[in-house]
Amino acid sequence: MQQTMRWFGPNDPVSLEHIRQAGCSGVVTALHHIPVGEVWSVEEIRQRIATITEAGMQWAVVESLPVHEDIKQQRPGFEKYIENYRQSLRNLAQCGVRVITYNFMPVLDWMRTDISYTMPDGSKALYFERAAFVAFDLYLLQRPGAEKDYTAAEIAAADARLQSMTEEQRTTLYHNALLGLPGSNERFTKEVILAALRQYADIDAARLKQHLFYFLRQVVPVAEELGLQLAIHPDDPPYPLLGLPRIVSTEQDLLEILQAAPSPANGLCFCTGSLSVDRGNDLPGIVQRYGDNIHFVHLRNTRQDAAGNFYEADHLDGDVNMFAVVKELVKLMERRKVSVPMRPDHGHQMLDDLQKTTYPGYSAIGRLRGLAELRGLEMGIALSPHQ
Ligand code: DNO
Repeated sequence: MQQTMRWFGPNDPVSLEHIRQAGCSGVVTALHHIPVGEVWSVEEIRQRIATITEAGMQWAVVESLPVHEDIKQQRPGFEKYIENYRQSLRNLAQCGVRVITYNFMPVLDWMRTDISYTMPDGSKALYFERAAFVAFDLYLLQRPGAEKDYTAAEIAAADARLQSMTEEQRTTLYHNALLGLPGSNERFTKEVILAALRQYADIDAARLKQHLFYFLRQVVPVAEELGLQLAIHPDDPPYPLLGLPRIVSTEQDLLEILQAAPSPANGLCFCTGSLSVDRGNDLPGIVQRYGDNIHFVHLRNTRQDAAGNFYEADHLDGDVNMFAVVKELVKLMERRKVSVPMRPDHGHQMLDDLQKTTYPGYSAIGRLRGLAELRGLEMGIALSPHQ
């Protein structure tokens, strides 16, 4: 796999030099400063390419070219944002950037309740605690009608969890849950979230899927003609949150997405961390069945308990059988004769990074550890005569 790391741009405390020293030839980045929905101009794209090339690497993958909320909701005038999206694709193609990641999660992106969960070895991980999340929804966000989404037992657990928290812990939970989008330091406010949730009152999963399929039919032919590879990122975690539908969570969802606009350009970002939280997802099987359309790989592990709490485990530890996954990826690359870009998704905050402020999940050393382990695993598998 082509080794890459995510870089949030010139404001990222992790430098391009560090990413290169970690062993990467490619960088995964986005023009985070351009507001969602606006066209990425050739000039802006070229400037970013120049910065990355100067550091001795290549802009391997866009993550993300975000989809405007109006497209997800099909609000009046949304076609203009689809045209802008197509224009950004044309501009990226003109500059030679070929793999484009995006997601179709309404309003939110990933969700965690704790961004510095202490592991037994003292490093810090991202954590999703179900009772804390329910407590956030019911009592901190105070989403109207939220109680209908939970069982009596879940509500009781959330009550108890809230009571166990100090005022300060409640504020931290509130901030973590409203953390906003990766690459941004802005948090959503309660009012903004509640207003956004209201806009989804009439949009259920079936309707949101139709909106996604419509979007795909508008952009995939353009991407195909330009020789681009689109890669949709799964929902993280892979189930509805705050009453919002989520439609990129299961193998069946992936299949329907690929069938909605069949094309080599209509592809997947295979994110093991996100998909693994739905235990029904057979990760090596997904690679076997949909490998032709996997254009980008996020390798991350999770460990989940019976109550649905999960933390991000070390890359080779946790519920994902990383050996089995990488073995399938090696086979698929041999078959397709390509090197698919991969990044170690997230990493624990550890060593000197414990003193630093980085984007949650994106400190340097934990990712470097993950990348090194994954690189070794891949090489061991690829060179083994018994695979
Ligand atoms: C989290 C990331 C996601 C991902 C987007 C892609 O760390 O994996 O936020 O970038 O969902 O659009």
